[in-house]
Amino acid sequence: MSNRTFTMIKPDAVQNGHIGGILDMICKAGFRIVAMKQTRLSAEKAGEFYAVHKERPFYGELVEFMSSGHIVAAILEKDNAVEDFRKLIGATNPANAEEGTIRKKYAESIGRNAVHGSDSNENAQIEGDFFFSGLEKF
Ligand code: DAT
Ligand code: MG
Repeated sequence: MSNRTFTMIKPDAVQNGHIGGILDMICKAGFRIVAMKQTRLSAEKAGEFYAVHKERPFYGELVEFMSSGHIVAAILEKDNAVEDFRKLIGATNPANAEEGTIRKKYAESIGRNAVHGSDSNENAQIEGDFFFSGLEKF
């Protein structure tokens, strides 16, 4: 499934009213929305989603933030989706994000950085499966 990636609009961006602006940038960049839902992660679920970062010093802060409000989860489709979407979102730290990227426009800080984007095809599959059943992913 190399033509798909997974994204979340994070609690900061949802809270600040940027769902529409971010989806507009995603669609204008040529991604098709395969599946999408607004939901809220418990601390336990957020911890599970970010388990790969368990040993990092920011893990507790990350889990607390990601469970602090609603998120929008989506599966996106486009040729070269994973790499192209990472380019569209920009650097993890918005101070380093390029002009024209989602994080440059909407991120508040390295922790509150507006959007998630999968970093590999394998993780895109795993992360999409975390939120969506087979019937929701056509
Ligand atoms: P990315 O979201 O760009 O893939 P990542 O996978 O390295 O970045 O980290 C996951 C999230 O964890 C990131 O979006 C925000 C948070 N994070 C990363 N580094 C951080 C740091 N130094 N301080 C606070 N939060 C951090
Ligand atoms: Mg990452």
